[in-house]
Amino acid sequence: MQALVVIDVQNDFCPGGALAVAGGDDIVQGINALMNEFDAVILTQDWHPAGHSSFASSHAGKAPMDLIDMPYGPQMLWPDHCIIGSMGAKFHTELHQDRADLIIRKGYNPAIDSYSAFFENDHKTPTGLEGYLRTRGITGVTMVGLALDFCVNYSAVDAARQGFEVTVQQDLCRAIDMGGSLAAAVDGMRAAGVTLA
Ligand code: VGL
Ligand code: ZN
Repeated sequence: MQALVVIDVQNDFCPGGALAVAGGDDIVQGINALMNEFDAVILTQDWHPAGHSSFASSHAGKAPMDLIDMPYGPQMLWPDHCIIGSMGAKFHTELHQDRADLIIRKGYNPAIDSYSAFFENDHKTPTGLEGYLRTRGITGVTMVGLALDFCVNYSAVDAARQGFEVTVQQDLCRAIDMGGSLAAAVDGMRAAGVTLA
């Protein structure tokens, strides 16, 4: 059984959004078409309470893209984005969200960010997605979405480490690509055994 996992195709990651990824909206129709080829379709949704600890605005004197030390390790700070209930947190209007078997939200813990669809950024606290996939008999996952170098990357590496067969379809992803983050992500995914298609 094969699942398509669509990462964070939300307004705030598309042009005009708070943390816009260049070309983020170009991938929506291709993702919709790909949904037909899978046994299961799962969407993830970045879902932060106002004042989240990953927002630069929550830390005096800090700016977006600054790095800070959190109890769970280094954390990049971001503009306020994907605030629970906001327009920016909603899926792109053309994404076929009705096709989703499961929508998994992440980043709702105010003290910990969650790039990965599987674990919060402490790499310990599970979201529950692994159990969902296993109990549905899913052994392979294909990942697409935003952003390739952050949430897609972390999700793909965690999936591979947990023994799933993982493909990232790069033409249906877009990257933030800041300070070499894309090249590092590609190397990390390859090293983890992820297939980059
Ligand atoms: C993401 C930064 C902060 C992502 C989410 O979806 O890649 N990046 N929150
Ligand atoms: Zn976020």
